[in-house]
Amino acid sequence: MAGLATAFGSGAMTNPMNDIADNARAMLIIGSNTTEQHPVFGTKIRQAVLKRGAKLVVADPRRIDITEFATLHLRHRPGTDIPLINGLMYIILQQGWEDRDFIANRTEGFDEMKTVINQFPPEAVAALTGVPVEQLFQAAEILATNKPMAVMWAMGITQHIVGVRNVMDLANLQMLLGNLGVPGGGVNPLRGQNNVQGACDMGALPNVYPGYQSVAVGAVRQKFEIAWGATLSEQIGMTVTEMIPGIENGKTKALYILGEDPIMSDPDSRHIRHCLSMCDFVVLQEIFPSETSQYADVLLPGASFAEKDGTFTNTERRIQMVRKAVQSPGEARDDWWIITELARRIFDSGKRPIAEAPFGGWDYTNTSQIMDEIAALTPSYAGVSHERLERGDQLQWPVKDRQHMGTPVLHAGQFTRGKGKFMPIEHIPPQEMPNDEYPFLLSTGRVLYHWHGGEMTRRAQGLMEVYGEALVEINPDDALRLGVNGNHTIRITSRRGSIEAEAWITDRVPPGMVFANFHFPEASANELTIAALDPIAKIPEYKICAVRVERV
Ligand SMILES: Nc1nc2c(c(=O)[nH]1)N[C@H]1C(S)=C(S)[C@@H](COP(=O)(O)OP(=O)(O)OC[C@H]3O[C@@H](n4cnc5c(=O)[nH]c(N)nc54)[C@H](O)[C@@H]3O)O[C@H]1N2
Ligand SMILES: Nc1nc2c(c(=O)[nH]1)N[C@H]1C(S)=C(S)[C@@H](COP(=O)(O)OP(=O)(O)OC[C@H]3O[C@@H](n4cnc5c(=O)[nH]c(N)nc54)[C@H](O)[C@@H]3O)O[C@H]1N2
Ligand SMILES: [Mo]
Repeated sequence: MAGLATAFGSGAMTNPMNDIADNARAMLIIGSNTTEQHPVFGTKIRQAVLKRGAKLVVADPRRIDITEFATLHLRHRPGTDIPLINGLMYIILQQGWEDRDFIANRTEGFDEMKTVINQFPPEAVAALTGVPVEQLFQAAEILATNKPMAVMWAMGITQHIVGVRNVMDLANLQMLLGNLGVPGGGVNPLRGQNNVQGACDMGALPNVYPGYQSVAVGAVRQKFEIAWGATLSEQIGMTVTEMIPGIENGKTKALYILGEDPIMSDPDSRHIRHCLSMCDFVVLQEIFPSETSQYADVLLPGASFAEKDGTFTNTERRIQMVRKAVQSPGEARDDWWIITELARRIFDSGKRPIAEAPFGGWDYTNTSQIMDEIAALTPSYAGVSHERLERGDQLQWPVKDRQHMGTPVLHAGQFTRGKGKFMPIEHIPPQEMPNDEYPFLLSTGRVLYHWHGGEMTRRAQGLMEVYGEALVEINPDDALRLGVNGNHTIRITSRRGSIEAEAWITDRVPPGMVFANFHFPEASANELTIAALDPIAKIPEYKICAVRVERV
């Protein structure tokens, strides 16, 4: 699920993990199950709380494990992050805790934003979010009076129709408090996949070339046309959440799927199955046969992370060497090699780029050459090479040239666009809310022991012994009412589908909410989820839909 552009350009942590763990005096974790989903950073945050008394506020509808270490847990209703954040800013302004120098010197648009903030007094916010007024005051005080304060978030913030707005509002909060461009602060999206940051950096997005260089800018396009010896389109492409539904209306005729399992991971699985079965031609490049492979006309065997060389760029913009540790089985090949062979064959069938183009040949023999091309064409990676990484240089982009040591903290002194812009953010409720027929709110996500569609983790015997089937979290009050005490099987039904799974009776979820994962095909949450998209990022609202729950 591709990167989310923020008010500052690309989505990446502005501050390194160790910097936050060492220097933040307060932290806000909002919509991130950090100890289960980012366990390394989760451990560092726990230590910061325990060893040096850093203050931690967690804003999450569920009582996730990290709340045990929180100074304060705000248990707001799902989908009410905007009222919550605006409400905190209301109190900060009322108490005069804002950073007036930062606002005056580094930002614009403050007055417009303030007009919206004025509509979020504590009593109104408490009514919308379910968070008591006293807790709102406590949270505002902890976050505003302990500087620097770092904000961390993940999918609990972005997987909503207001995903982009949520992110912008967190940026508002950090500008209001002057916590940008300083050690121990920042806006910090915790990216999920090992190399999702790198994939976005390399232009695996519909609107940009590598390094977030816009396809709509003529000079940028020209640079790549000369380098690649090709004619490039100025049109913005489609996101994955548009490509697959696009099969139905003929906008998509063929799919080349590389390392994704849309039958498991896209919302509304029944619709996805329907679309894939209608598609003229599907190529799937995978390391295992997956739930999606039965829809593929051609399977291309890729090599796993342990079987190849190259780099991954992590959530704190750190470019890291990956080295081949084991031989690939059978006919598996490096993903880059397969792509190169495909590209060559396409060009040989009539469209070979002009010979003098410096990078037009598709003739790489190793990943170091690919990194040299990246460096030549991508300003933020200009100083990166395998040689430097092998030598042990610790590089976080932007790395401006071969001498530059990288940029651990972004936005020191200046933002990319000059002044940081406050955005007035109003509340929009989720697309589908519970009603009489579907009285429960379903939220979805992950567990510690499994990875997404589970193609890799369901093959690990040790993990299956610990967590061998889908469990759905349900509150004890609801379980009692439905007569499912004693870990019964429950049926969960939405307007799109139905699953049966074992109930995990726990006050991790509040009454009226259930939480399901998408790790097991026989009971995947995505049979139920709704394909409602954020209008800008096109990310689905995986975190909220309405369901009925019954005892089986
Ligand atoms: N073990 C394991 N680790 C993983 C992954 C995995 O599959 N397994 N996947 C990786 C990937 S790609 C990603 S993107 C990350 C995801 O990492 P996370 O985003 O931390 O994981 P999620 O389970 O999606 O849940 C996020 C949190 O959002 C909360 N939440 C739900 N609705 C709301 C809301 O409306 N507001 C707020 N504030 N919070 C809400 C949930 O209760 C949950 O605690 O994890 C990465 N790490
Ligand atoms: N309901 C619900 N759905 C969600 C989410 C949610 O929170 N709730 N989260 C969403 C998010 S944030 C994400 S990131 C997606 C993840 O969704 P996907 O990207 O579809 O899931 P993965 O299981 O990470 O990876 C897909 C496949 O890649 C293969 N693979 C692994 N390594 C390699 C490799 O090196 N080369 C090749 N060619 N293949 C490889 C694996 O075998 C796996 O089957 O799910 C999304 N779906
Ligand atoms: Mo993700």
